[in-house]
Parts: sequence; structure tokens; C-alpha cells
Amino acid sequence: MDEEKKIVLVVACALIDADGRVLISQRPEGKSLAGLWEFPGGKLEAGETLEEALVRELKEELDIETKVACLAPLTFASHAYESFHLLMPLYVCRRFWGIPRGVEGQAIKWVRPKDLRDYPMPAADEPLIPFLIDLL
Ligand code: 9L3
Ligand code: MG
Repeated sequence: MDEEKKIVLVVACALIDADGRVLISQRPEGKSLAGLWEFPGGKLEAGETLEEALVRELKEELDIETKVACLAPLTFASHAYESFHLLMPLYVCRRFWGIPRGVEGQAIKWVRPKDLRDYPMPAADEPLIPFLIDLL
């Protein structure tokens, strides 16, 4: 039943490079939605703000440093998965330190916003693409 679905809060980031390309990350084997290309991010840990969680996730998943002040909210995803309802704020980050790499063995890619449709994404992420096309 819809009304019994738990709302799960996950924070995600559109990392943008100097050429206006966006980073996407391929979910690794063994995780849910494996093989799909997503905007990096993840769940909050106890006591974290959204922005703190995102700074931590970007370090853990991509080995880059950024700051809370370098994250700007853009839009959000609201998607009913089978077993939970995902609420996912999307931040934009243009200022970060280091060169992103797939720490968890995942493939990553810098993609022009208009080409994001060429990569299969989680259903929650797809509606975010037009916002990035408008922004960039
Ligand atoms: N999720 C969807 N799109 C994204 C992210 C970062 C996460 N861009 C979904 C996949 C999982 C849930 O959110 O169902 C939690 O993500 P994770 O902790 O498995 O990465
Ligand atoms: Mg994650």
C-alpha cells in the first residue's frame, strides 16, 4: 500500500566540470540497480545535515573534497519504488578538489547534459536531466 511506504531520504550531486559536463557514476555489481548510471550520493548518517552527507559521500565514492558552501540545491526527485518512496534532493557542485575516480570500482563518466539520456539511469534520476539541460 502506498500510504505504508517509508520515505527514504537520499542526497545526490550533479558535479560539473569547467566544460559544463556532468559526472555520472555506474552503480557497481552487487548493489541494487547495478549497472545503472546515477548522480552520485547516498543516505544520510545519524546527525548529518544533507550537505554534510553529500560532502562525505563524494569523498567516499569519488575521492574528491568539497565544502558545504560549494553545494547549491537545484531540484529534487520524488519517486515511488516498489518497497519505499525515494526523496532525493539534487545539489550542484562546481568547486571541488581532486580528480574524481571510482573508489568502489565503479565506472564514472563526464557527460554533456543533452547526452545524459544515452545512459540508462535509475527511474528516480531520469526526471532530473531537464533541470541540468536548463541550467547548463
Ligand atoms: N538512488 C537513486 N539514485 C541516485 C542515488 C545516489 C541513489 N542517484 C537510490 C538507490 C537506492 C537508494 O537510493 O535505492 C540508496 O542509495 P545507495 O545507498 O544504495 O547508493
Ligand atoms: Mg551511493
